[in-house]
Amino acid sequence: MKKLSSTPKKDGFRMPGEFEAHEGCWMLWPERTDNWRLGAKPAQAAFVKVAEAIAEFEPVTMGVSARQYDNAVNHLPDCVRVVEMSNDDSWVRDTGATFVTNDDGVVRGVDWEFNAWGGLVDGLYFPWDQDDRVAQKICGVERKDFYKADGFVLEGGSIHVDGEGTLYTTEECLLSESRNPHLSKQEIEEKLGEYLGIEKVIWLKRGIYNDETNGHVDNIMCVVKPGTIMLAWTEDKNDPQYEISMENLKLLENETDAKGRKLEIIKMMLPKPILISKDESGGVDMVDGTLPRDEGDRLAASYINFYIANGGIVYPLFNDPNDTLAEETLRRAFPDRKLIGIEAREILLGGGNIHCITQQQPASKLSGDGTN
Ligand code: KQY
Repeated sequence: MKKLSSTPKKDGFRMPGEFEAHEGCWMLWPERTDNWRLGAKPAQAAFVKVAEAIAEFEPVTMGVSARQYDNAVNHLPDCVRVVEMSNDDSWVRDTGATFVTNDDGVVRGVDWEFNAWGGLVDGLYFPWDQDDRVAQKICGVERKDFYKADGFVLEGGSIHVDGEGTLYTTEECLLSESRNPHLSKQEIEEKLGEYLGIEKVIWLKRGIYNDETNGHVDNIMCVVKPGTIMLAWTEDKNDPQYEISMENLKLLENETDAKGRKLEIIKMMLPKPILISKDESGGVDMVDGTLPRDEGDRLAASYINFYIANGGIVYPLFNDPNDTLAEETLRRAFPDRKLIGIEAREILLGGGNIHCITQQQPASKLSGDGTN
């Protein structure tokens, strides 16, 4: 496994859509008590359910710190591979490698710079040095050569691609002063083109209301298939989310993707606003420098934050009347995939959801030297 000095685009690699075939899925075990309540035990139980569900469709690997190794092994089913891996928290969508493939089915990793969603400007914790090493470690375990996007800050949850040249992101995140303030919008597009084989970037404005990631795109929209996207929606005009979703809808209705297609947009209703309860807030350690979990704060709940597995969809449930509607919407959008809903409030309390705690590794074909 070696660090490559070229770029994916120069070498003929592109990031495939999540809906394309996977080799497997990576996750990281939650444990930090200043983010997860009650010693992270309820979150760990939810992560086990997500891992079990995904393992119905594809192999799952869980990265776990040395401290938690035995506990994770004892809670996870045998089919989940457990690998010791230091980390600062469990958001492998953002800290793991973004994988790219070429026409021969060779898979390589991209290792972005990670700064805990905003570094010293508005990052969520300090330090984040172990998180920043996760992508390279995953590539090592998987024997994948990798590209290092030195000096370019990016989280996997801030992008979605259609695998055919289009990337979707939000201005709120990628143009934030806490990511790459030294780069212009055009220079950021060029980086995305070089590292992901992208020809066109579609910029949404803002993500889900009060999303602590500076509006990651993976919480507000996703790509169902090239030309079809799903957008988080509310009909409640008094909700600040209404204006955000409406702004993005108008923008997307007037866009075409890299292949010149007009976009089909499926609306996914949001659950009712979900607030942190007193008990939930009280169960989280209060540590200076870490985002506090205050009673009454609104969480960035969205059904869009689901994982597309081989033949399946693993999606969040919020014990909300719209859980059923979410299932119906997903069934219409993905008629050939089995749907598994997971009670996800404990994941949401940590600031993200199922998509944020998973990272797909695309399917590969063995290359001549056996390292693909
Ligand atoms: O949404 C994500 N991709 C990550 C959420 C991170 C929250 C950290 N507390």
